Amino acid sequence: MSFLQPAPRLNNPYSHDRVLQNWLRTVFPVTHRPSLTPDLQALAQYAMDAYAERLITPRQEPVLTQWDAWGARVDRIALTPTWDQGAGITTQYGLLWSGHVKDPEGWMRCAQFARVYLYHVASEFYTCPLAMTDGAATVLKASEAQSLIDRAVPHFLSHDPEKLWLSGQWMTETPGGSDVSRTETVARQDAQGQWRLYGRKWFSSAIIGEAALALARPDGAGSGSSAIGLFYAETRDSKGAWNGLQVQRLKDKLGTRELPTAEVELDGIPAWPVGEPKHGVRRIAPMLNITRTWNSICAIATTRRAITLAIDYCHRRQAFSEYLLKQPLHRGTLADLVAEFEAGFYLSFAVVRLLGQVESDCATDTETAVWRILTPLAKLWTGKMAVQITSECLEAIGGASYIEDTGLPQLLRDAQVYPLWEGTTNVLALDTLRALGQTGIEPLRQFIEQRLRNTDPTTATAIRQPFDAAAHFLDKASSQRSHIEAGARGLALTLARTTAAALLAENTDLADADPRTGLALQRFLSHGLDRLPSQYDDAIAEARLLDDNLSSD
Ligand code: MFK
Repeated sequence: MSFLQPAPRLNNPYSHDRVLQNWLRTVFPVTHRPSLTPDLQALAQYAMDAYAERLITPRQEPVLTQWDAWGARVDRIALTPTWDQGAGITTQYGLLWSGHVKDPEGWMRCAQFARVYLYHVASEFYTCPLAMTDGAATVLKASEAQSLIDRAVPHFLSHDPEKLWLSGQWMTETPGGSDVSRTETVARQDAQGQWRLYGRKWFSSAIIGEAALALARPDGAGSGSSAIGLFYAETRDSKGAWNGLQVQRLKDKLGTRELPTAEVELDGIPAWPVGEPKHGVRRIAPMLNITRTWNSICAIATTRRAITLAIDYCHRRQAFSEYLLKQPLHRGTLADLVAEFEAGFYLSFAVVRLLGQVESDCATDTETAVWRILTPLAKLWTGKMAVQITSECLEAIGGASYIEDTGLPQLLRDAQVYPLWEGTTNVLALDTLRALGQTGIEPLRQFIEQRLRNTDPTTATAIRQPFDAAAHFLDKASSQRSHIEAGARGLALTLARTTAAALLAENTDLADADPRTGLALQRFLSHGLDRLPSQYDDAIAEARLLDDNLSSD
């Protein structure tokens, strides 16, 4: 044996990520950098150490032990070593609290999510409970439930790992993940007036949390989603034992296997309504918008990881007497992926920027409307992107990427969760329609036009035309609900791509921008922005295509 191929190396994900560096230099204020840079450097080092460790250590998964040796029900969950480090990393580097620091200009969310971006892949999806905890803190802070705010929020945003509490988000049940109006969990008041929850939550991500926000239907309330209430619950009693719930099993999942997702039977867990116990979906919606933002940032973090390994590999792998980097087709394939990623990065961080502005009360009405529209758009587009680009990167690395102990198959399996949870692509396309129905498309047009102020006319036209086509589609189809729903995915992707292109154009126009952003923009534009359907809502043809019954023709 003469030839041994070295594994792809992970370059420093902070100093070697030119997209992150460019964004930090051109967008993030210089005055805020001293408090952020050391954390980013430390989290990048943590990521590199985790990558090196992963190559030499077999994967571990959480283990549920339901009964102790003497027959007592214990539902004990042993976590992976990385998960055991999670609370320390979270509090030391401010993965939660930094997003809630008061900042009159609203930069705290950017500072938080830059940290999340670097931590995510190494965290083994410890970011999932962090996302939900961030969402729970946001929901409670916006509520009038002062006693719950005083009790839980300081724990959610703690600087001390011993005091940190994590929150679950208990929505999904066997009758519905997307359609939570079918919630079967019941909330009843006992003789002392204490609310208690009874039912089964079917996908309880990160069951290790000390608290949860849960949807439940007050006993006797009617059907439908407006009758559902939002409840705050704590999972353990004062002695640390499970309090009115049982963990029935951990899910055997395609990916995110280090994350202990459980089926939970609620059997009288004490709970407190967040506001009046109705309109629970409306009340939990701020949590969804936060977790969807985490989803976008984590999706682009996975995408970046796959790309950076594929790029490293192309510098060191030879085929047909040349390095892959010198092979025009291979090089062009990777450059296409980089351009898509860069656009996804700018859209996701634009959502983060707007979130910070909205929360700091320094957003205009237009910016508030745009934030609401772009949140589902960024989630749906980057979720899909993570799967597609990670898959391409594995292909670019070749057969070794199909082998478990390279760590690469895990990246692809994990990526498949991004389009699935927190609203599928179609649910988020419909949520985009919900948002556009509230404000119309004009705020987004204004936002895009502001980005294009200094853009050359040819590029600006290439961005305006597909946006105008999307606005025209919205206008034309809106008279018939089935038409607009049938075209919602294409509409959403077109709006996501045009907004991302405008953001790249704005950055390209800055005097101190990295010139490679301009190259990425031109390549991104060459992929086309328009994803509007040429055919939609052809109910008869679609039904026939879906009909495999041989006798029906
Ligand atoms: C590492 C990455 C981190 C990610 C962590 C993920 C871990 C989490 C694991 C999970 O829990 S996954 C489960 C997540 N589940 C979902 O995301 C549910 C997906 N389904 C939807 O989003 C549906 O569209 C929805 C449940 C909202 C439909 O419910 P309804 O009741 O039929 O909707 P309706 O009647 O249109 O809206 C009810 C109210 O909520 C309305 O307000 P009003 O009552 O004032 O009219 C809506 O405007 C409001 N609303 C809905 N979505 C909203 C929203 N408001 C603001 N933002 C939104 N996104």
